[in-house]
Amino acid sequence: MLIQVVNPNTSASMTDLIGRSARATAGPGTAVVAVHPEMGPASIESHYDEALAVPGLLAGIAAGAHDGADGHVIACFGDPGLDAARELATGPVVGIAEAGMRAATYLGRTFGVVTTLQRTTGRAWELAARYGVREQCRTVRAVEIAVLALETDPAARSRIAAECADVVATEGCDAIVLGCAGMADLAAELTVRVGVPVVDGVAAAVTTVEGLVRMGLRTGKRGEFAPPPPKSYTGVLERFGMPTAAALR
Ligand code: 5HY
Repeated sequence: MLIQVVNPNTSASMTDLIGRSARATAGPGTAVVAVHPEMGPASIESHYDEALAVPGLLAGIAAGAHDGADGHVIACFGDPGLDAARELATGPVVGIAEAGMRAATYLGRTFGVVTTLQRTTGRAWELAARYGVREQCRTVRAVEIAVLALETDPAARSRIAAECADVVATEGCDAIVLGCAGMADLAAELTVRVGVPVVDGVAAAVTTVEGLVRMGLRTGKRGEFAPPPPKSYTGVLERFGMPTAAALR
């Protein structure tokens, strides 16, 4: 089985980190390819970033589908372009926010999310509602560390650990979901330090896609997620008019 993990931002070092987490989780016989677009934002920290990350993400999904990927992971906590990617790909597409939140609901009654910037917390609440887990989600906290600073700021790890510990102490959450793909390498250590399961959405999404593919299941194509109808696009998006893998390369 081949799973494509798409980091929708253009940070190569973050794609490497995401790929390591995905490969560490993937089962025997599952190959993982981790990619990022050639075009788009270096990190996704606003609605603007998220909107402009989507064309590159979709081109990546199409190319991966063309190259034989059985399923896809969108490795950004806003689950950007999820519905469009499900229209484009035949294999299952899972976002790390949805997978992380759903995994947390198997591990207790309540969970909290710890993410990067305060301004992105609204999106997390919106997704919790969309995925039907708003009630289980007790809090969404931000550590006010920029996405790319997660790799460079020596205080980031202890700052995130302190916020996770505070979520447990003050909200009594049974589990925590890490609200950024750039935190993927922290889950195991934080689970020990904080004493509750800390979920890495990248790992949760990889195992979810693996399970769906093993069950022989793909996105339903009869209605809403049927391939997008070809039509003329103009300007820099001209090639997106023919939403086929070859055209979107
Ligand atoms: C992410 N941004 O997972 C989100 C996290 C966030 O570039 N990768 C990003 O802060 O919304």
